[in-house]
Amino acid sequence: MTTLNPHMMADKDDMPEGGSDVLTETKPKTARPPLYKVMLLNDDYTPMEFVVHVLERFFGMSHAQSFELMLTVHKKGLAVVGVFSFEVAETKVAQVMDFARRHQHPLQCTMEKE
Ligand code: TYC
Repeated sequence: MTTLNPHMMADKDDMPEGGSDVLTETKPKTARPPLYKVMLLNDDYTPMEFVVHVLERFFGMSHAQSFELMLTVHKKGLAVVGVFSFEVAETKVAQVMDFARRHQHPLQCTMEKE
């Protein structure tokens, strides 16, 4: 729309297009909560069977899935074992770390924003 303002100045629709106007268009946005990767780290001492048990117990994986992912961690040094909300990721990390500590294994579990 083009109108003259009360001071008889041309409004910006009549100004040369310098391309420097601040963009004020909005788009509807639905904010999604951030997600966190939970990772298991390899070490030289935690028994393979213990790691498999951890994956079954805390991440709901089948024995076959757990064994495969344990081997990935063993070979690559680390792997993402799940992606969760902050609260769930924090709980998984605490559960794994506590379980490992109680069994005197050095297994490390960490989380990182995706
Ligand atoms: N590297 C360990 C071993 O050879 C097995 C292992 C796998 C440890 C995965 C930790 O997150 C881990 N016994």
